[in-house]
Amino acid sequence: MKKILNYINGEFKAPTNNEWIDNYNPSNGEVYSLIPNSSSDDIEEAYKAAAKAFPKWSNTTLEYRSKILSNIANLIEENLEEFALAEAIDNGKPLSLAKTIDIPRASSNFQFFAHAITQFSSEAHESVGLNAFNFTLRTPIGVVGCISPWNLPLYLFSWKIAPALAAGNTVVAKPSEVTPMTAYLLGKLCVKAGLPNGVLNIVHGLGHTTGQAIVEHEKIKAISFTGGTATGASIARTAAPMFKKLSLELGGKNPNLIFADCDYDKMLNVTLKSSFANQGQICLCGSRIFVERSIYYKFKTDFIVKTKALKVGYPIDPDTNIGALVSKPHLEKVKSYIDIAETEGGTVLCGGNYVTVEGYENGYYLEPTIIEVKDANCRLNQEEIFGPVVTIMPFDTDEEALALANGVKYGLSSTIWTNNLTRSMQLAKHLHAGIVWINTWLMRDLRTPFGGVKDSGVGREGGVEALRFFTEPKNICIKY
Ligand code: TXE
Repeated sequence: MKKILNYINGEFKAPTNNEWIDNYNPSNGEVYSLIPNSSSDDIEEAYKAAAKAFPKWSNTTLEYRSKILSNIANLIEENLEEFALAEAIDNGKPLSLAKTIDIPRASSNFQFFAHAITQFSSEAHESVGLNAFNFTLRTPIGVVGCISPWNLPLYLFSWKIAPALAAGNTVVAKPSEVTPMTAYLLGKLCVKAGLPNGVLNIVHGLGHTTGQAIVEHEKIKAISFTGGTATGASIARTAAPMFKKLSLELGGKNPNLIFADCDYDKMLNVTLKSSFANQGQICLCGSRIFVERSIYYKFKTDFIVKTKALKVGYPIDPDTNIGALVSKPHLEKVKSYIDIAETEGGTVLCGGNYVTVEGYENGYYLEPTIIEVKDANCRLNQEEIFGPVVTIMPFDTDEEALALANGVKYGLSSTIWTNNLTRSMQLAKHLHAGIVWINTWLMRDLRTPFGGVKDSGVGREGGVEALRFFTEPKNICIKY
């Protein structure tokens, strides 16, 4: 059985306790590799390697750092096929998606921050009339921790690591234990790219042990985390008394507001994606769909037809639209929400069942599911399901649409479909969300801030925000 190894101080190693965790292939339900069940000893070793590498790495020229990150980006691109296949097998997502979105974006993350760091600048403030001058010195924090989830494995792992390294930090990183493979492969590329030993350390293992050891480590001064809201809260509880810098990108229950005056065909096609892309396992998916009543029936009818036409299948098949969900426990969690639809006052309009894919009968497949709800406060409409399940509901006025959109504890992203500029701007301003898309979805410019409000997290990453997060600003005041 293939063993994934930790990448510590430039070397690939078994965990010190020699304990291993099964890694499942979601498309057939079989264990296909083993990953280290790392303990705090491995985290300590990774920390020591990172701490040793920090003085030199943080003093390298920006050109040097930029070149190494660019090398990593280029190597990911050169190995696109291998990485995309590994991601599809590990996660269950369609290979076509891994090839066109996940892996190219992982490469772009490194390429973007390779350039961004060369343009990063800080402020200067003249204290007029006082003969004093201030400038802000931004220095790297030291050893930082990056913890990422399973839904967009390399995409989100690199989204954290690239700015952390670009800013001059050294890193102890943990990918999700559910999807460790591409992070492991990334370690190999880092060696080829010439990343000095100890600058990036990738330790595999469970959240409550390996992940917790990173968060608890008193000398790891900043944590960038993406994952579930409950985990984020637990990390915040551990980190707060140690005054760590925290960036928490958590769950979402994003509204998709559809008005009668929208470009209907474009809206319908994009809504299909925002509902079911990556099996609905994207924190930005529009899982609550609200439609202006005058087009509600038409939308409902057309949306059901399009959803039924999506092919659930083996992730590697080129015509698969919806692959396998990431794990058996997650599949069961998502299905349990569908099962409570009736008691919650919902009606399953289409989907709702497990799918048996020929040749892969033990895989974790589920039909894309639309549930019509009457009460916006029902659990289906309030809790993050994080699967190929959306709720739909009509509304009558802009005020009602806004209240429905904001009526959840989350506030990550929102989508508005309308050709009325005034309406879109008024809604955009008042929506509880870190990101508002108008007449589009998941269009990401890497320079823009990314993150949420309310239970969707604290802090922003992306562009200059990420470089700010991964540096400490120091005011230097000179009197002359
Ligand atoms: O995520 P976890 P889970 C949501 C989604 C999903 C739910 C739970 O609703 O159903 O969260 O998913 C590590 N200290 N999202 O349980 O546990 C863990 O090992 C330090 C939304 O799979 O949050 C993994 O590397 N680390 C989300 C990472 O945290 C800990 C994407 C995320 O796992 C830890 C994924 C601890 N105590 C799930 N416990 C999004 N925002 O995109 C776990 N981890």
